[in-house]
Amino acid sequence: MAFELPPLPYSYDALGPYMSAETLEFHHDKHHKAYVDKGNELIAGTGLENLSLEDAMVAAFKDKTKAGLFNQLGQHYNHLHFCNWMKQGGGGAKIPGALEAKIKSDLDGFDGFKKKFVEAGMTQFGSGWAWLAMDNATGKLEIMKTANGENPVVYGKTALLGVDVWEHSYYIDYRNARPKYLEAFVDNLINWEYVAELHEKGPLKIAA
Ligand code: MN3
Repeated sequence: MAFELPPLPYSYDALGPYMSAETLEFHHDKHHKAYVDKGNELIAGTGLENLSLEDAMVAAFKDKTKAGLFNQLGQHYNHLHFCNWMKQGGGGAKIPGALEAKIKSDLDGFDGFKKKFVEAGMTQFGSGWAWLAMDNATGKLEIMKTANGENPVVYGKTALLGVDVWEHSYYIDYRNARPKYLEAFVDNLINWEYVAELHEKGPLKIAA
């Protein structure tokens, strides 16, 4: 079963002025597409072809001979969610009730979340992601950062929200000002309803 690139859930210009149509077009049509195409090419003949994306991604992460495949599958997973983690008119502290209570108890509320999340994105040296993740054993929320295509899932956690800090995600709109991009993401783009949906689903189960 080949991996596929779904269309963006909104128009290219839906996230302006915080993320331009040019950024979204390149990010979705070029970068994400390349991860899908390369992932399909590299997974052929590995024995992982019939697994779910999540299971194949974790299996490839654990097998260091499959690092090239992992990079593509990790980035496919991350980008599938990334476009849904944003919406027009999103961001800010308008968080659905149950998730808001959890953010209050585990991260000192929206302000605590924002401070730690932006800081994680700023201090991820080079390419990678900053995350709001849930520990699968305790259900506790935490802020993480990972390099390149890695994500909380490969560390036994559930990804609730992630922001792409590869330069391709912000350089057209913000040049080198990564902090401004992160602030705009938190204040104007986060689709909290989708984050709450993932939180309600609970821990992501991996077969391996
Ligand atoms: Mn990207």
